[in-house]
This record gives sequence, C-alpha cells and structure tokens, in this order.
Amino acid sequence: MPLFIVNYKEEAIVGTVTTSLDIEVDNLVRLEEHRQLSQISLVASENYSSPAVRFFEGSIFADKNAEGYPGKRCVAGCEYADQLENLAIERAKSAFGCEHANVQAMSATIANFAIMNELFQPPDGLMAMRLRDGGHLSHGAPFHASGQNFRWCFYGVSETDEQLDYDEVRSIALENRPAAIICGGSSYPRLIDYEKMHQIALEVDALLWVDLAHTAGLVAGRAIPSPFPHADIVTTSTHKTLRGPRGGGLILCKNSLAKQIDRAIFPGLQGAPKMDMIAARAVLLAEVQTDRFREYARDVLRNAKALERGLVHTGVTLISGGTSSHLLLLNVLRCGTTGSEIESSLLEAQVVANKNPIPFDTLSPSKAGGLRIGSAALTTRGLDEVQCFELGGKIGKVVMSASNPHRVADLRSFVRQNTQGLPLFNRKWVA
Ligand code: DSN
Repeated sequence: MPLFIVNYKEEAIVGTVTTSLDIEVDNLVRLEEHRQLSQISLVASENYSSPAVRFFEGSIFADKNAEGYPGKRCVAGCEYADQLENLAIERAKSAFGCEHANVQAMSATIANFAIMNELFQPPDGLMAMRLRDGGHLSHGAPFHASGQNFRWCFYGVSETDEQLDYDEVRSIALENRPAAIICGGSSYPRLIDYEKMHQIALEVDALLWVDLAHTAGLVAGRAIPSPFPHADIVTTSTHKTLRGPRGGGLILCKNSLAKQIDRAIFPGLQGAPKMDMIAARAVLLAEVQTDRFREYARDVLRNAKALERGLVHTGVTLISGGTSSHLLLLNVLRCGTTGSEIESSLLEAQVVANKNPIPFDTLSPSKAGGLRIGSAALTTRGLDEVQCFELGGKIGKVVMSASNPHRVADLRSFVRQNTQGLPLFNRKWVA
C-alpha cells in the first residue's frame, strides 16, 4: 500500500513522532473536502458540525473502553469517562427539558430498534407514519429488522392537503390499540401536533414516542414547539438540524422509563459506547443552548421559507403546499419528470439533493415522484434568505424544464458564485 511519511504530533500521547499515513485514503479525504466545498448540499439530513465538535471526535477518549454506565462500568479506569458521560447527560436534559437522557446510542435507528426490543413484546402492536407519507424505515418497514417482529399499523397524510389527518390517526389507533404510537420521520415537511398525538395515545393507553431526528435542532433552538411534556420517549440522531456529530443517537424520556431505556441500549443491544463521540455530543449539547444556535435555528426556518417562495414562484408544486420546518418535498411528478432525473440534473449544477417517494406515489423508490431538500446545511454555511429565494427559483426552473441545459448552467453559475471561498461552517455561528 502506498504510504507517505509525516511528522505527527500529539503531545499528550507520544510527543512528536514520525508516522506514516495512507496516501490513498488521504487523497480521497482531499477529494471529498473539495466536493463539499464546491457544492451546495440541500440534503435534508446533512449538516456541518462545528470545529469544536469535530475537534473532539477522534480525541483520546476514542480508545477508552467504558462499557456500562457511569459508576457501573465493566472495566476500570473510567473516572474521566464517567465525568464526561454525566456532563453530556446533564447537557442533554437541560437542552431538551427532559427528565432522563441516554447518550450512548450509535445512531437513532439503533436507538429505535433497542427500545422496541426492550419495551415491547411480540405480538405487541406498534403504530407509525407510513414510510411513503414521510415516516422512517426503522418504524416497521417490512424490509427493516423493526418490521419483522411486531404487529404494525400505519397512518398517513390525507389525500386532500397531504398533511396528517388526526381524526384518521385516532380511528386507526382505536381500531388497533397499539402499545406505542411513533411520530416523526424523514420526509414530512410539516410540524406535528404533539399535544393531539398525546391525547390519542392516552385514549388507547399507548406510549407516545417521538422520533425527532429531523427537527431536533429546531426544538433545541426553540424555533418550533417541543415534544415535551407530551412525549414519553424521544429519539434523535445528532447530525441533522442539531448540527452535531454524524453517527450518534440520543434517547430522552421520562424518569419512569429511565431504567428500561438504559437497559435497552446496554446490555440490550450495544457493547461499549464510543466515548470520543460522547465528548463531541457533549460539546454539541452546550452549543445548542447558546443564543447563536437559537439564531441559527430561526434562520434555518427563514431559509426554508425563502426556498419555498422561490420554488412556488416558478410553478413547482410542494407536498402539503409548503413547509413549516427545514424540509421541503417537491412533487416533480406533476412536472412530468422523476425524482431521480432531477437529482441528476441538480448534481450537474453542483447541487446535492435526493429523490424521495411522495404520498400516493406511483413510481418505484429508485425513480420516485419527489425530490427532498432541506435548509440546515446551507444555513450553516451562511447563505441568507435572499440567496435562498434565488436558489429556490433556479432549482424550480430546472424542475420545470430539466432537459434545458441553460437552466442547469444558470444554477451552476449561481453555485460557483455563492460558494467561492465560503467555508463549510460559517464563523458567524462560532459561539
Ligand atoms: N433518515 C435518513 C434521512 O432522513 O436521510 C438518514 O439519516
């Protein structure tokens, strides 16, 4: 394997040493850096974490085995790991205003699966939003492990306004009497009325479980209402609007469920946690409690609205008529094209987004009738409302006429002008 030699300095470990790095991997890292800098990411589940968060990922805690929980580890030498994990837990509780937090899950999908395995017994019934209507694959999709054991029932959006129909949710719950109702997902652009969902859950004696992965940052930044005190359990990843490290999950819950939730993660499903990732999560959980982050969360919403105005102005149809979050779902089928075609056209213009099924979609997921976009990452880069309105309009023109090369070229030139010299994490967000 081709290697090159560098002077590597990490004084805390070994002083200055000469070591070798893998040139092939290093080359790919540089190419990826160039790609990220020269493109605009509109992927609704992507963001750029802060330099402080990135600094602590891969720190010396990466090599510490801290299997177990603070004060109850399976190995010795965990005095600082204990302090670190307790710090992350306290920050999570304070950021979200909840009674208990578990910060060890390797991802939100793993957190979801761990909870299902520990808290429910087949053939318990679980209820969630249909995947096609905006749900998530870890909420019982037939091809996912979560779909194998439980009796699932699904609710969706209404055909008229493509938004949740709470009367329908209630009647499905009354008919199926699930042990838990899960809400939240990956492509629902509207806010969820947690109070209404809680009333329905109470009526059928079910737990209310909110998968907050997409909007957790907007909740922590106090830009949208919190699922607490209505939710019994909240799960979330940390890398979407929350702007933290990728590959991390949080579980937030009431004290009455704390023991079961902790057991669900360890020893229920995972072994030793990644302590360097817990360090990065702790940093993130302090960042989200600053005024700067609250400003960021408000800007994410403003920018999403500006994208909406730009798209609607060019005649694009948006699922549910628009957005109340960071996420927009374009009905590209209406324009006689597919999500995969538009995904490719946008990529030619250096804009990254993803094809996505839409409610009542007639196409396969690999083609898809929709395109999903989000405003979290471009807001972190510092783009503002004016730029987002223009960007929405230029994307709209590509959607309305994907085969027109001039429209792709016009969008590409917008991207070049607006990303030149722009770092991924704008320094205005440094707290
Ligand atoms: N949940 C998937 C998404 O929304 O893109 C991945 O995190």
